[in-house]
Amino acid sequence: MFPPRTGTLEQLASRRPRRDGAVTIAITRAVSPRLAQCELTHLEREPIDPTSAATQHTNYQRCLAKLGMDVVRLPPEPELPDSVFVEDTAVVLDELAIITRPGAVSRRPETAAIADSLRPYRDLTFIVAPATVDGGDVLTVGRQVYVGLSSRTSASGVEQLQKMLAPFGYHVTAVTVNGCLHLKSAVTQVAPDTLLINRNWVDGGAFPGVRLVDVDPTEPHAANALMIGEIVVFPAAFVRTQDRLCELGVTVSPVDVSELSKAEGGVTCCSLIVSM
Ligand code: CIR
Repeated sequence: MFPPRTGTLEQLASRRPRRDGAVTIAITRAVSPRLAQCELTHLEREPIDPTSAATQHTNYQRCLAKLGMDVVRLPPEPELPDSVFVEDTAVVLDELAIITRPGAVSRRPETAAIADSLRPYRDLTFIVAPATVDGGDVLTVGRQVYVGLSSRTSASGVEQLQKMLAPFGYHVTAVTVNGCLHLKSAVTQVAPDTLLINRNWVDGGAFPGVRLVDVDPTEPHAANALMIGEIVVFPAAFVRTQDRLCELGVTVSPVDVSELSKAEGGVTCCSLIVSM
């Protein structure tokens, strides 16, 4: 389906020595047929069509492949409703990968297969109980790591991240999140010096020295964008915020994630990006 840029995990892992930025891997996992039984925090439950969600997910994978990524499709986990949202299970940095302990108990079984998938590419370290961390709460901008204090990520989770990352020169800062699921529901990076933000859910003052672009007020869920190099993968539904990004000179690649968004998923949460 993605001929030139997709391979099995083993084929792609054989490229491990190329740590020159020439290959970027996107780890993904198929939509579970039980997606409608997903965890929810701030949205009302509504019917979700797993077939439509799967089509959107396939198009999302195609989009990543078109942007030059090697898309690794992990075997499905049909019994784990939220398993398509792989972002929450790990934090991948250049030097290591941290396997999280997701805040939702139902999501903890997702991490084992993700650890196996990342082992070929990175040294692994693990968040341990009682701390919890969801990858969706971790926003890395250079050596600065912002971690959302949310219903999923605990203060002790932030402390574990601080201890793990200090030796590598990362500065970890806790940021309070209100009104949404994760930090990256409220703020993501869209250009080297620019964050896209919904200030109703996170305080802009938490990001000193960074240019902030507000989502359009009619599109509160539009702050979740996935920056891949100089391109921003962005939910097609949020046309007003997309216009704001285009006015700033950001190149946007729109994808329809409307069905996945009923499960509180967005464009960052469906992949783990591994630079090689
Ligand atoms: C959950 O509540 O965990 C899932 N239904 C949605 C997770 C979305 N993850 C993300 O945005 N990083």
